[in-house]
Amino acid sequence: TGFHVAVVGATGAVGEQMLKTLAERNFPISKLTLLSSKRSAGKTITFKEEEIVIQEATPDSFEGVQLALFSAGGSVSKALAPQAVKRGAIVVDNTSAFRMDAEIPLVVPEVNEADLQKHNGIIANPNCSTIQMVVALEPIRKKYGLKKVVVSTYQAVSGAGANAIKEMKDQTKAILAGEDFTPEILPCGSDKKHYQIAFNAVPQIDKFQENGYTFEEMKMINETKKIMHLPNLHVAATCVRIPVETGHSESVYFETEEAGLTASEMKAMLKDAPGVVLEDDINEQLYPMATNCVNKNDVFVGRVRQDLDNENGFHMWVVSDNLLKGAAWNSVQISESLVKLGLLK
Ligand code: 11C
Repeated sequence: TGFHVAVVGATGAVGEQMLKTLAERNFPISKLTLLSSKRSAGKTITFKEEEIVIQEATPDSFEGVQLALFSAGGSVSKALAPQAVKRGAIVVDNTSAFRMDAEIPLVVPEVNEADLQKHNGIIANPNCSTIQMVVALEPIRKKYGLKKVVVSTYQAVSGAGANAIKEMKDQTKAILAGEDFTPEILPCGSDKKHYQIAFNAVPQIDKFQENGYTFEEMKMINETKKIMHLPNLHVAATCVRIPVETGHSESVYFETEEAGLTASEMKAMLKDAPGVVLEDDINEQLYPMATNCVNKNDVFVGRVRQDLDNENGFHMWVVSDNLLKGAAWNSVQISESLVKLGLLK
């Protein structure tokens, strides 16, 4: 018993975590179809002791598929997600292809699970840096109201894919060995110039938009408003790539509607919030760090403190595994919600 599930982009950094998460969660699967580009077709992947041959993704690959998890880039999703829906599948899409489409729910189960009810076949999984931030902000919005958010990110290279991880490691080795190297991927594969990521901090993730923000920054801004149903929320973002393999970190400043709250009240509330693990004890030097969050599904929050000048203002540090809650786990969690709500048939 279970569902016929397809994973598109099975060999990528996220695809790999997707399969691991499906297995760990024991998601009900009767048949698993693994799809990829022509380049990886023919390779095999072992899933729960079964060897599965990867096939090239074509429209007909989705015949009989009930749930398709896409993570192979926006152009693949644009071309094939509608084809999968046409053949009866529900698509959970991990790319930016459909996120801002008004007809398509953009879902983080801890925040807006109910939006799944309105789906028309495709459900969008938000950007990794957005997901972890809204999980931490939602309980605050619910209890105290939210007026303004200013975030600066410290993002891991795995967000840019397996090749970017390799580039960071190769560069690090080259620099330590005193050898020459040529940056080829980061900060953004499709942009004109490439810069060193090893031993560096690069204030560009994805391409620049006409308004001076990068696309990653605009994703954080627009997706946050959509997921939280707060079109008028003030949001600003600065997204920075740092030489960490996995685990995005964020410094988040926010202002609540309600005044007069204390940091201890904020912490007490975050401690019980769904999907959040509060790690905040400065006497014990306890705060979230990327290295401790890898391979975990939760969003870790610490360094919660009140602003010194604005009594409605607070600061916090938010860390999560960008490949798990930021991608694979959120997609599988959406799939579990679809089953729970009786939407996957
Ligand atoms: C990064 N946030 O860390 C990006 C990766 O829109 O799903 C995720 C891109 C996306 O580079």
